[in-house]
Amino acid sequence: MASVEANSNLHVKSYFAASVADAMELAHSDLGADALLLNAREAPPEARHLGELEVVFGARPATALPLAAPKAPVDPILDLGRRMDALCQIVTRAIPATHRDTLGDELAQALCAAGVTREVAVEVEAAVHQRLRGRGVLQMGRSRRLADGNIDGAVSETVQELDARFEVAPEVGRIVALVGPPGAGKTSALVKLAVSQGLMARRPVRLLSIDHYRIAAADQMRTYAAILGVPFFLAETMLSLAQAIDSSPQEALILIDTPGHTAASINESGSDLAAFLQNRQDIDTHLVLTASTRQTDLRRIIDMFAAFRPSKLLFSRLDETDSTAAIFCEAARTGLPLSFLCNGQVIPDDLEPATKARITAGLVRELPQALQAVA
Ligand SMILES: Nc1nc2c(ncn2[C@@H]2O[C@H](COP(=O)(O)OP(=O)(O)O)[C@@H](O)[C@H]2O)c(=O)[nH]1
Ligand SMILES: [Mg+2]
Repeated sequence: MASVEANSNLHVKSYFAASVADAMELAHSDLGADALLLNAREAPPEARHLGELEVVFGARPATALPLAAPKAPVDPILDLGRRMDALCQIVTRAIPATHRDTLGDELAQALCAAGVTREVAVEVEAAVHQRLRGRGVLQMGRSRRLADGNIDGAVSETVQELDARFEVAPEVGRIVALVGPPGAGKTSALVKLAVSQGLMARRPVRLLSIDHYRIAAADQMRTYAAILGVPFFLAETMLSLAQAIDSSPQEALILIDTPGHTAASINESGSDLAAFLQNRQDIDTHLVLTASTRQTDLRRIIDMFAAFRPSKLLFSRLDETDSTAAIFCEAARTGLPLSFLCNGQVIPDDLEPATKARITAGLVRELPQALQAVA
């Protein structure tokens, strides 16, 4: 069904149809192949009986005068590409989600069910749609929107999109400080790093600590150092910490343990260390967090430790949760790369270099079933 408006240069004509593709077919046979899609929206209630969508096309009248100067020939492929882009944008903007001929909301819903925040899930879904359209997998106007054989392709595009949103850097600098809340797993991770990045790489190791408030903490580190057979120094001031760093051999891996801080303590007892780390660009500071913490709490803790200028995030307790969504969301939000992942209490075994696959695998586990629903 169509309605017509006209002006001297352009026929503007509305087509009412069930899908954009149906409207395009009508417009092309009626106005010619040059008909240009100008707008698309939900049909107004009084015209809904004509079709769910109102799609507006424009075309030059056949009698229109030729332009004074002949136009340069248009590359038909490029032209088609441009039109498709414009069309995608118009359709995405103008048509309510329930009417979009795309994957629907299933992809975003599956990511949300895996723990990804709604905001990020919707962004990822939109980006995956673009990728699939680029590959010609999603075709607008078809009732069968995602062919069975393309579900794997859709999952792999989703993985690529998720992977592109965060970084991993499974490495340590020459001088490493681990900071974080109490009980996050700092001391355990530090000892695991001493073994995997130091001793196993035949590199001398120095263990330093400024956790002098609690006798038990110093004793714990002293015991680990004795077991590993590496020198240990407990610094009581930032000055003595700086001296211990500067007097260590150049080739040594220096690992600094720090006291845990809470919102209540961070601005008082944490301020010296924060100032120290801000001034020492040569210290690679990893913020240690537990994987089982809720995403909103992780966000608050990460923001709280901003003054320590962490360059990486290190997560412990991956063995206690099967969700990596909070890790993904915070790594994506902050742009801080993930360094290492601890997955148990066993020292030194339960430490692995962070990989993108480890983080994204859990997020897309349910995706194939979810996408079956739109195939
Ligand atoms: N299940 C599990 N426990 C861990 C992990 N990392 C550390 N822990 C335990 O968490 C507790 C606190 O660890 P600790 O390294 O002392 O934390 P810190 O206070 O941040 O130094 C200890 O009982 C550790 O054995 C991990 O990856 N998984
Ligand atoms: Mg500790």
